[in-house]
Amino acid sequence: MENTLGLEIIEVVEQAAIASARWMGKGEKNIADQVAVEAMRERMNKIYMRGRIVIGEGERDDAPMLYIGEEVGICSRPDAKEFCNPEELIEIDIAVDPCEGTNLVAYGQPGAMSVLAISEKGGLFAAPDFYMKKLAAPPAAKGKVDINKSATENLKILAECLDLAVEDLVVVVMKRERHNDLIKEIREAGARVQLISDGDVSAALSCGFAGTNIHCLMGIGAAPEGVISAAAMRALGGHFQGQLVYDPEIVKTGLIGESKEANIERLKSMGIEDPDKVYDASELASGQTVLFAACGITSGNLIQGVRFFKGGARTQTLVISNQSRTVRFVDTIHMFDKSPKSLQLH
Ligand code: VTB
Repeated sequence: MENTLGLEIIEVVEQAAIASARWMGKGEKNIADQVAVEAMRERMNKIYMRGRIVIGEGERDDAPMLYIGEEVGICSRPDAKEFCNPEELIEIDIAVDPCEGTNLVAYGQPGAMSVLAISEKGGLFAAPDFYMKKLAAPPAAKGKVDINKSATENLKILAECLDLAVEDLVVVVMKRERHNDLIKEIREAGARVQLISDGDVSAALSCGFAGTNIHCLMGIGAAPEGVISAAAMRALGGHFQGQLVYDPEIVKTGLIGESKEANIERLKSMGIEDPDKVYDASELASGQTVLFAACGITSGNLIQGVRFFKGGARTQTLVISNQSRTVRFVDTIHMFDKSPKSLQLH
């Protein structure tokens, strides 16, 4: 899968990132997202594969493109028989977030990325559009920290695993009211909190790499992006655990229905009998093959954002494969045919 799709998926996230980056700093988060979706879908549909979106822009009714269940790739076309050989057909599941951190792009803030994860059919958990309590940590702490333990306990374990003092640890937490107690606890334990406004996929990824000065991600973000983070951490060998959050009272965003009970029913109808189950990375991204790609839209701790120049743009993409056990940072210069002025907003 990696050999066939490796380069293609790099281009998919690059195209989405470039499209979105044109809207950086314009205060238009919906457009920054929409252009990324369009560019990602267009490039994806040129790949010789039969892909199915398992995590995407939402249910079919609310999302016209890259909706959950949409089939993508040349071999999904109705006339596919003419040019796709069923014997060599790659059937894959895809999780996408063409613009992770739409606000970050709109307000020119760091850490926005275009991301996707792929696996063979059935290899990625089709997370409901709920929230997820997340814990991400470096490979050295894999299986040692535990989402069921308190933040204080986890910080002690993490410090031991990394041979650092708790005082040296930097924990990323999204700035939300729901995290007030967590932030207080982390600071009381002696560690440092790096607050971010959005973009916890980038934060989870940063935990996987030494030298980012980010040692842990704690808190509640969106569930679908949790699966994408898990895929990256699975391929990388880092720690990731997630637990669905289905109680509207906990998040108070008004985005996950009206009652806890109704949400539990919804989960049941999706085949999730134990709504409190803690999933680890190998359950959220259980496929034999897991490939992950992220292209920076705005620069973050780990990867640089899109930089435009006269006649082109430069991008940086991170590609992680559990198959070849590689992490690649791909630096690409894109040469545009059109004059620089046509690069401006359209
Ligand atoms: C976003 C986003 C994150 O979670 O905030 C979201 O920035 C959900 O949280 O990167 P809110 O509804 O409280 O904003 C993520 O999308 C991903 O987990």
